[in-house]
Amino acid sequence: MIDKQFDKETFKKSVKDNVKFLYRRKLEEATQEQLFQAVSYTVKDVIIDNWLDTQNAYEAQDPKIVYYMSMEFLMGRALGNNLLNLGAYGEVKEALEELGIDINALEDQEPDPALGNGGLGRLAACFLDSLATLGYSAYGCGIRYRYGMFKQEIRDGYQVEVPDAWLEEGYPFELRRPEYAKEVHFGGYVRVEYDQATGQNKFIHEGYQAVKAIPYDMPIVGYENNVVNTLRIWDAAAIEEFGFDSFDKGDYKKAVEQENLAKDIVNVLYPNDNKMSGKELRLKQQYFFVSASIQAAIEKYKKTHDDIKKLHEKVVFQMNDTHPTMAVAELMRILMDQEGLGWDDAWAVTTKCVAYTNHTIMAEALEKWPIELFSRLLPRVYQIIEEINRRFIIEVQNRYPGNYEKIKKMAIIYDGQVKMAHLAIVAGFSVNGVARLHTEILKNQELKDFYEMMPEKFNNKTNGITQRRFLLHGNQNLAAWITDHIGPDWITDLSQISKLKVYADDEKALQEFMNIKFQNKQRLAKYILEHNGVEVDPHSIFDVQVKRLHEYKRQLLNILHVIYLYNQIKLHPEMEFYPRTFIFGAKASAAYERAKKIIKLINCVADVVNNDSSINGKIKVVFIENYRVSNAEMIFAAADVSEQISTASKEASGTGNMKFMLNGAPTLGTMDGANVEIVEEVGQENAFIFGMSADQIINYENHGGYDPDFIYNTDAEIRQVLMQLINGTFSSDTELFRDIYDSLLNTKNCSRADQYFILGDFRSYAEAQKRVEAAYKDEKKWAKMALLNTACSGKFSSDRTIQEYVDDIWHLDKVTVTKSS
Ligand code: 26W
Repeated sequence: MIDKQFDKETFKKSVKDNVKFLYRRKLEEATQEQLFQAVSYTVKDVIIDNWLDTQNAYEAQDPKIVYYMSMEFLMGRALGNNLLNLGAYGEVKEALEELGIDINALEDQEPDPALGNGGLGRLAACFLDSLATLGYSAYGCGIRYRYGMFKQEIRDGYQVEVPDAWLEEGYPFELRRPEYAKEVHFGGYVRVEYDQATGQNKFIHEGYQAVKAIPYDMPIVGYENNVVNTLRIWDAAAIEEFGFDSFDKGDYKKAVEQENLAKDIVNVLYPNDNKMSGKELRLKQQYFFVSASIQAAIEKYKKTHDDIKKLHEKVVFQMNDTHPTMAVAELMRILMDQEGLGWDDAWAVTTKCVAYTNHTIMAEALEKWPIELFSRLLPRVYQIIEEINRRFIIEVQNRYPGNYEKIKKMAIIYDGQVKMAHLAIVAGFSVNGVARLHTEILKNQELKDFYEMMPEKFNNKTNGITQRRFLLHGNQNLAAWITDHIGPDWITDLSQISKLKVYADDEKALQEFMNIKFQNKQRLAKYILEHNGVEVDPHSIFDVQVKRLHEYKRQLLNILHVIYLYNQIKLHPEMEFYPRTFIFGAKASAAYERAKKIIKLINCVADVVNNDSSINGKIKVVFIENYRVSNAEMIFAAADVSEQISTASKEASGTGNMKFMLNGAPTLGTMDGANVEIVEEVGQENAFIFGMSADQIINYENHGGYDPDFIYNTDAEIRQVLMQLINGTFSSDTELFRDIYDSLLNTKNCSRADQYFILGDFRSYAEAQKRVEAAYKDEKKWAKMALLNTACSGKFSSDRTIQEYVDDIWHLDKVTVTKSS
């Protein structure tokens, strides 16, 4: 589809006009930033036509809508992606060239909208892409944080967090929609009033503080299908006229308070990945966007439907983890207090409208809020949760008479806390995990009691990723090569990529495939030289671990193994060793001290290893600063080896693993999360699997018996590596890495020695790394393995995942959009 508005001449004229209108400049005088804005506005113009057409089609066909409720949307840059999905990238690239503008430089001008931490936020972004591409009516609902994920700078080897002011220059792809503003209420109290007419109690919320929620819409462009869906993120503002209570007129202090409350709510994304912070502000953020989104959804429904009891026929709310779980109580509140339904009717509707996805089993991530805080901030919502809990406990008692253990384990409110996961499960009609293994662990371990009581709710939806961003855009050479060989259908149907399998023994094809990988490695090497000042050899094995920094993801295992290899090379200089570049990229949560220390350790090891001329450059270690969606696209394309080495049972799914596979990098990993399914697709022989199984780990956790000290005492090479953490090898300050050392052993400072089984899996990991080296040395064997990884990645498209959500949970109707002009 080549739209006529992307006729080159029209496009060029429009860019020139925009530069003139926006900046009073001629094209030649414009800065790169101004060019980026001007081009983006031109593109947005075209998008808006499709957006309107989509809205018209939806109005005519009245499809069921999914509202994907998420605290995080890790979108990444929009310009290039939008052009590709519009089918206009090629034309626009040429048009820009004719104007003397390099499209890559222009794309680099865009700030990376990073309204998310990691896996969960990026998954939400991939889902929106797939929903639009498949033609389903969907809204993303979230928060317009003024500061997204912090920028990471590395100073003296330490992570330093720098604010990400992504909105500073104005973001061209968003649209402010003040006409859809909503009010959200915090604090106050609930007054009960008996209503003579109905014979019912009325619950009146008074004395609250109000905040205005103003939506900003971002277009989500489907792939060459004219569909444009909406990501709706909410900004907060004070209610202008202090008019909600005439008493407040002119109350300056109150006005300032409102202003501050509003500013605070949307100020910043919490940079926690897998750790509950328990902060009041976080709870406010949750309720703020949940309330505004649900109000908007109901208002939209009521415009064209009059029976609120049939809401579930047209509306479904998917809760991305427990963060938006008060949606349950908020929907109940609106249905009862505003729409006038009784409890039973409201409950019947609510429990057909909400569904819950679990993304982690890490205990510290489970959201539990103190009653005191919850009830003070959200008195009416809390009241409703109390009632849900009361009724649920009766059900549990009926089902398990006299079994008080069950109540203790399953109650929504217990020990002075509101347990959000329990609320989500009790109210949701669907509970899903994000990879087969993860769902099994939920059913058999974490949520066992709930599974036993309501097995019909539980289902699995293995995650996926969008091949359009992570191959078509991120690896344009490989994308073109694939299309040359099997046609373009893989772009919207990734199962087609299996057609590449016929080239697995075709020497010419393998050569071309690896040449493209080499070019991508050169591109990354250039980036590393420019950003890190480290020279790396693109002929070396690019062994990559990029993801959030967390102990369970075991970046520590990786770097300890690097130290071990370094020792080996020093001890046996004659030993055969294939040059290897270990590439890391990771942000640590700002308050996670040990994670930040691990970053420092990686950089200290890099300093020593990279500058030791006696090892002849056989090992290089690189820590890429500020890992984010935009450089991720380049990193996946350039990787030879994909490190997916989490402690088995801890990584719910992983999605980076799928991006590496798609780009032809075999997995070096544990049988964890979606790795299990990756191996199933590509075959044991095309992956490097090591380590204890989830069952073994869980068994140790439940029954004890794991002893890292025994390994330390009996394995001299491992002991040497650990000693080097505290003997000055990597830092003259011998105390610097003491905490890391202590965390691995039964020292007086450590309660759970080596919680993540690093020593337990070390030998197995080292042995798998040897297999990697041997395989890589055999060029043909490696090429085949790499190509087969790409060819077998079909299952891991988010298009497949979304279709499963649609078929099993959401039951949406497919819509076609035709262009009006
Ligand atoms: C309340 C603090 C908090 C913040 C974020 C708790 C939990 C989270 C997320 C659930 C963490 C997360 O991103 N989980 C990841 O979700 C991905 C998408 O399903 C999975 O692929 C990853 O395995 C999982 O770690």
